[in-house]
Amino acid sequence: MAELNIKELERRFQEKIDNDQKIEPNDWMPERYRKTLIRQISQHAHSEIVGMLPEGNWITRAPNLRRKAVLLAKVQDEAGHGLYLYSATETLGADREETIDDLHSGKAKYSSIFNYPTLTWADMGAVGWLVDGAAIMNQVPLCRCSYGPYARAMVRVCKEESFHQRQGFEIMMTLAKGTPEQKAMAQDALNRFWWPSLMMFGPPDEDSKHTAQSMAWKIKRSTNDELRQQMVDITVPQAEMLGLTIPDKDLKWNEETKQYDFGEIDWNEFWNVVKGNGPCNKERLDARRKAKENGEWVREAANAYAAKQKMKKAS
Ligand code: FAQ
Repeated sequence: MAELNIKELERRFQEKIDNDQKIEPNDWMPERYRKTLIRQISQHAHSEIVGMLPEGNWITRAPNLRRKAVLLAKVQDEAGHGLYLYSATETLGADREETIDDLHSGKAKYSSIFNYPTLTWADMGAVGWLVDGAAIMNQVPLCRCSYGPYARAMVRVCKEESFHQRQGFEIMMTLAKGTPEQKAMAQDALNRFWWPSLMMFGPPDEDSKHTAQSMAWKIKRSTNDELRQQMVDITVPQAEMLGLTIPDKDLKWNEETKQYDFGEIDWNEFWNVVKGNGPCNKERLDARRKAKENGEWVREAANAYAAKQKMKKAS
C-alpha cells in the first residue's frame, strides 16, 4: 500500500516536472531528486568559493587601480554566489557546516578548473573570458531548472557572470592589442586554459552517469557535450577577433553540421584532477581549511553575541 502511495506521489511529481512547474522546498520530492540536487548545488557552491582563490591571488598584483577594483568586485560576487547556493542546499535539508566539512575533507567535489594555477595577469583575462564563459553556458539553462530556489539563484548569478566574462574578454583584448610580449602572454594563457575550460562541462555524455536522470527531472536542460559544443562554437570567432590561436590542430569548421569539429580532450588528465591530483588541488583545500580555522574567533564571537541577544529577549 505504502509502495503504491509512493508510486502515485512520484507520478504526480513527474507530471509536474513534465508540465514545467517548479518544485519548491515544501513540495514532495523523491529522495534521489533531493540528493541529486544537494550533490550538484553543493559542488557548484564549493566551485564558487574555491574559484575565488586563483583570482584572489591577483588582487594585490592587478596592474592598476581600475583593474584592481573590478577584480575585487568579481571575486566578491563569487563569494555571494557561493552563499546563495549554500542557502539553496539548506532548503533541501542539507546542513551547511557538514556540506563545507565535506569539501574540506576532500569528500565533496568542486570544478576541476580551479585546480590549475594562475601564473600571469593574462590568466585573469583567460579565466574571465573562458571560465566564466563556460560557467554562463552551463548556468543559463539552469535558470530553467525544475527546482525553484536553484533556478532563481541562477538568474542573478548569470547576470553577474556575464559582467565577469566581459571583463575577462576586455583584459584579453587589451593584451592582444598591446606589445608583442603582452600578446604572447595572452596566447600563453589561452594555451593553458583552453582544454581545462572545455573539461568544465564534465565527462562525455556516454560516460556521464547522472545526465540521463538529471535531464528527465529537468535539473539539467542540456547534456555535457551539447554545452561543450556551444562553448566551442561561440568562442572560436572570439579568439579570431582577438587575433589569438586556439591550441587545437584538429579544430575545423564543419560545413555540414554548421559547427566546429574539435580535437580529443585528454580525459585522463580530467579524471586525475577530479580525483585530487591536479596541479593545485592540495593548495586549494589547504587554503580553504586555513580560512575556516582563521575564522573561528569570528564564529565564536557571533555565537556569543546571538546567545546574549536571546537571553536579553527572554528576560
Ligand atoms: N569538475 O555524471 P556527470 C564557476 C563529476 S562555477 C569536477 O556528468 P553531472 C563560477 C560530477 O560531479 C563552475 N567534477 O555529473 C566561477 C560527477 O561526480 P559525482 C561549476 C566534475 O552532475 C567562474 C562525475 O564527475 N559549475 O565556474 C566535473 O550530471 C570563475 C560524473 O559527471 C557548476 O557546478 C568537473 N568539471 O554534470 C567562479 C554548475 N564534471 O558527483 C570563479 C552546476 C563532472 O557523481 C571564477 N553543475 N564532474 O561524485 C553542473 O551543471 C553539473 O554538475 C556538471 C556535471 C555539468 C558540472
